[in-house]
Amino acid sequence: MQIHFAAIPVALALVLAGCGGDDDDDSASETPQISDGSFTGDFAKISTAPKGTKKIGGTAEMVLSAAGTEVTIAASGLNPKAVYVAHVHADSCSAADPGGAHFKYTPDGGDLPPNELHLPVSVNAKGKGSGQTTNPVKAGPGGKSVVIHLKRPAGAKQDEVKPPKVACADLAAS
Ligand SMILES: [Cu+2]
Repeated sequence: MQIHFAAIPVALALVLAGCGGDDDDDSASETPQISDGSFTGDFAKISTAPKGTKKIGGTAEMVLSAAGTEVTIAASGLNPKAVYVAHVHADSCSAADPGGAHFKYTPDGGDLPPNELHLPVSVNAKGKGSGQTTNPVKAGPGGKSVVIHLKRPAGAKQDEVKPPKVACADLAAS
C-alpha cells in the first residue's frame, strides 16, 4: 500500500466531508452533518411583487442525497413574456424581507454558483415556469426557501438592476 504522505490530509478531508457519519471534532472540518431528504413548499405571491403580477402558485423541491443537492421548481401564474430567475434563499417567506438573502455554501464567499443555488426559469405560453439546478455538495439547513425574481418585465429591453421578488416557497421536510 503506497500513500503519499501529502495526500493523506486531503483524503481524510474528503472522507469526512463525504460521509458526515460521525460527530468527532478531531479535524478542522466544520462541515455539519446533513441528512438526506426532500424539502418542499408551495409558491405564493409576495408583497414585493410589482403591480399587475398575477396569483402565483406551484411548488419548489430541494432533494439532498449522496449526489448532493438538486432543486427544481414548477410554478404557475407567471407572465410568458417576462423573464424570471429563482434562487435558494436563507430566510423563510414570512421574514420581513421574504426569503431574506441568498443561501450561500460559504457565507463570506461569492454570490454566484457554485457558492449559491440559482435556477434559470423557463416559462411556457400558459405561464407555467420550470427550473432546475444541481450542486455536488449538500445544501445545509441554511437553505430555507426558494424565491422567484422578476428579472426582466414583459416588454422591457433590459434586466432589472435589482430584480424584485415575486413569489416565495418555504422548504420543509416532506
Ligand atoms: Cu433570489
